[in-house]
Amino acid sequence: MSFWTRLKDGLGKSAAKLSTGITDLFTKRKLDAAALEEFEELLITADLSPRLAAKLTEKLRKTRFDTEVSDEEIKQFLAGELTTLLTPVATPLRLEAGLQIVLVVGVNGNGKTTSIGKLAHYYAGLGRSVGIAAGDTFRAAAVEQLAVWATRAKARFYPGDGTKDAASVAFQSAESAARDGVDLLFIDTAGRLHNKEHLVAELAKIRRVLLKSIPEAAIQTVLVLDATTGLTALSQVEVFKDAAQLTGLIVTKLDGTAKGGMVAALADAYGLPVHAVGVGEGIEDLQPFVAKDFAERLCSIDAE
Ligand SMILES: Nc1nc2c(ncn2[C@@H]2O[C@H](COP(=O)(O)OP(=O)(O)O)[C@@H](O)[C@H]2O)c(=O)[nH]1
Ligand SMILES: [Mg+2]
Repeated sequence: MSFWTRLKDGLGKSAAKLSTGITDLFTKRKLDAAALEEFEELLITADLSPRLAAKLTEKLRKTRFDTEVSDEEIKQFLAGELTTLLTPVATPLRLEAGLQIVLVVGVNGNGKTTSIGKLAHYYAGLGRSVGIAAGDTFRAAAVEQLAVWATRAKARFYPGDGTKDAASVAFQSAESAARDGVDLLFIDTAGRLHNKEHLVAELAKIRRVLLKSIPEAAIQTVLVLDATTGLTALSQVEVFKDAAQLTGLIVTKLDGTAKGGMVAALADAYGLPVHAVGVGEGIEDLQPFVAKDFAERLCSIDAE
């Protein structure tokens, strides 16, 4: 199955919600105040945030108020606006010369470990030397789960020395990776959100020890978010934005959720790069984020 097909299937539920909604609203209808209000509500139900929904509705009002509109025109309008919004955030991970470290953070269950496995596989496939470090020292099975992914992705694996100290695992793995000539080192972390102070302190400590041997510019911190949580993900960004210097996002589980619109809400609220999106549990089910494809799929426009 091609990525396009997976994304198309994956966003199917989100797209169905928006496009049936639009068709119900705008089959040859005058764009009056009531229609605009219903449009705005529809966007909110599709997990575009109230703020983004208001902006898009205002734009539509300005350009088309009191004219006859069709559902196709509305879908084209929306896809165009979302493409414009998403294009600047659709950027891959930075890959410069020398060791690049990617600290992967996020709430437990969001898909950190799985995404690391998929990313490692992706970059190894591009001929990069990839390493994976087991910085989630709290979950008993975390190290083994990561080891399995490293083997599948043909990545070097840095399990740490069995201590519970994530910062020392991070430090040791960075030193080993530099020695091994690794281009890209992914460091898994624990995501115990119930203890925010602890989380903030731990992530800060990991950064601090990494900075002893690695320049600031070579460290990226990527937050993994679960699309099925919809707008709740925005509050997770708030927490981790304070805890870590976030440089980008990965959004997982876009398959089988009707909440794909949350990616647009995220872009509108934070403008953080979206490096990749997850559309399944398999090793190939994580791919670069392509703004236009995503926007058009979300609005059920066939661009093939
Ligand atoms: N359907 C689907 N499941 C995913 C995706 N990404 C991760 N998962 C699943 O989510 C669960 C938690 O993932 P895991 O990587 O262990 O999360 P972590 O606790 O953040 O490390 C696992 O069962 C994964 O297979 C995705 O893009 N789509
Ligand atoms: Mg994990």
